[in-house]
Amino acid sequence: MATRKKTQAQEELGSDPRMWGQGGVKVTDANRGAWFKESRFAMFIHWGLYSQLAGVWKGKPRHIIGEWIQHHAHIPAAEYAKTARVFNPTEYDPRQIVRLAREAGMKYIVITAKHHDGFAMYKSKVSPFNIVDATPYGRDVIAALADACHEAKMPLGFYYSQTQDWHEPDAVGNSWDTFGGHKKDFGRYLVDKAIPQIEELLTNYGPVALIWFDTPGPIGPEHSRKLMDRIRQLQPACLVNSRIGNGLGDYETLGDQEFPRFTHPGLWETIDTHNDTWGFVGHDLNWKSPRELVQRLVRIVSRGGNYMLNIGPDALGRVPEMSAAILRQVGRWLKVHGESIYGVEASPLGALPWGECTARPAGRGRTTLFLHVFQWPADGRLIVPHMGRQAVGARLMGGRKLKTRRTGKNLEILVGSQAPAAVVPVVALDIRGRAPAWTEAYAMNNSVSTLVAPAAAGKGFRQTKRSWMEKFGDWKHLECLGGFASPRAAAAWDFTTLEAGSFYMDIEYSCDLAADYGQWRAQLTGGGKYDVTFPLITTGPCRVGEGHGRELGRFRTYRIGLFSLAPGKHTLTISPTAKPAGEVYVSAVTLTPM
Ligand code: JFZ
Repeated sequence: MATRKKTQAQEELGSDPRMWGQGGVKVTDANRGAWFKESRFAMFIHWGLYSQLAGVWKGKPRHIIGEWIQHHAHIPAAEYAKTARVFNPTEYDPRQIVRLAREAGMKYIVITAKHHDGFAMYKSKVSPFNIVDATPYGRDVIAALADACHEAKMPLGFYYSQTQDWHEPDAVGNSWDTFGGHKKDFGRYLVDKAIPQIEELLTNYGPVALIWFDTPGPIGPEHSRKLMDRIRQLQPACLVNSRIGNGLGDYETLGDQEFPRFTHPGLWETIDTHNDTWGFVGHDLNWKSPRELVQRLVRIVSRGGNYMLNIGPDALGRVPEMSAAILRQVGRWLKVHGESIYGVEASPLGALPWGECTARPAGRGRTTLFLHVFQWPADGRLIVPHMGRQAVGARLMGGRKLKTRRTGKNLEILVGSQAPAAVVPVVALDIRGRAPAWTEAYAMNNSVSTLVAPAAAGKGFRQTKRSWMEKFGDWKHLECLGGFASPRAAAAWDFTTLEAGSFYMDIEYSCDLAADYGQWRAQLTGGGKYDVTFPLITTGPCRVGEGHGRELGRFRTYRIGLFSLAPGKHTLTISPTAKPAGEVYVSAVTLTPM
């Protein structure tokens, strides 16, 4: 039960939208962020005392994000501080880390200067709880990295946990130490530690590209403002992310590992782990492959954001070999396809079933569309709706020119049935003028199409987002439809099939035990009429961030059936046959050609 209570603690963090510090960010000066926007891809580094614990406490492996081990195990601050006595990262090589970032195609680095545990990875005069004064290593790893970055002209930013500090009685987050009945005064923590340490970081390490704040939580507007003003005074060009809190910041940091379905406005980033943890955990070997990482990078950039991918050096300062090797493969992809990532614009197109698009002006009134193909068409035809009249020419990036043909208003690029070796092949399509965004969805005979929740119209439900932890700290976020309140509730998607075909239809949903085996209805009108009912079976218990403790099923898919559709427009409507007895969320419906 204790674990559940501790896990709930982070869920409670997640249930407080202030913790994500999102929204409300107004980019006052677009020029400030020009380098940020051009960069698109960055390295995040989580490294600290927790790295030597490696996810294990008193011999017990814990399935958590490694930098939260003190919180998860409720390690008293005084006991946790003793781990500094053996922290001695003798194999730390900052130049090798900067070289890895360069080889991976990453354009800036952000490293944890002080995480929630309160331990400074630099020589701090504000607190002796730092790597120089409290460890046998005794050297300033931030200074060494700053030198290596400045030498390599690699912008460097610092992560700083300005609200949570489990070492300090006046800070937020340590609910297990009584600190002798100390009366908390967050303002005092800010004035005595957080602001002076930010001043040290902005004074002693040369130009700082950005300060990356985190879990703002209950920090007051006056506190966020005080931090922002001090940063502007010391280094006016230094960017600040939205997790400074209270709607401040130069750009928005979305939820951890959050992948928005549609283009997101303004300057923003999504951060991601390479395995499932930020800080090193020896038993977490779940490394995403080069293909997964490139697809995640492309998905974020195609919606207008930056992708900051994390590495977690170990107790000795080494980057896990598997992680480094995979990052280098991503870098090799970027050497050939970087033109489709760095400095590009978000996709101007509507949803593409087979992949994602980025774009850049090509001069003479033309635009180059970079078509990232996640599903290579078995029949060799890459279909781009609405582009029939505007296409000028197409080529495989790093390869041959491609033939194209018009099919009505649409374009077929003849790419051949054999997928190229690239983990994500990219077709560069030059078009006259600017591409029109379309809103309708397409179901094609040579790729799986997804009708996503935000694209649904109708009544009797609400658009929402579920955030939950697959395991402690491993956040998932999914836009979905919820609140189906009666049989009159109906979610409808319009979509178009370009050719006749038979499609398997699967619904992706989450359903609690109370709604188990509820009867739902799928109706298809247009070029194929169907009206079928199907049961939604409970998807089992899991914890949901915003529900803090309410059990709710994970998301899974249920096959509704196989439908033969003529070419043309269709409308799919999903509705309950009775008021659901519990909570049901629908995130998507996929159409897979037979
Ligand atoms: C935060 C940190 O807690 C985590 O350790 C890591 O540094 C990550 C990059 O940032 O993760 C969060 C942020 C917000 C919430 C939970 C974890 N939240 O609002 O529940």
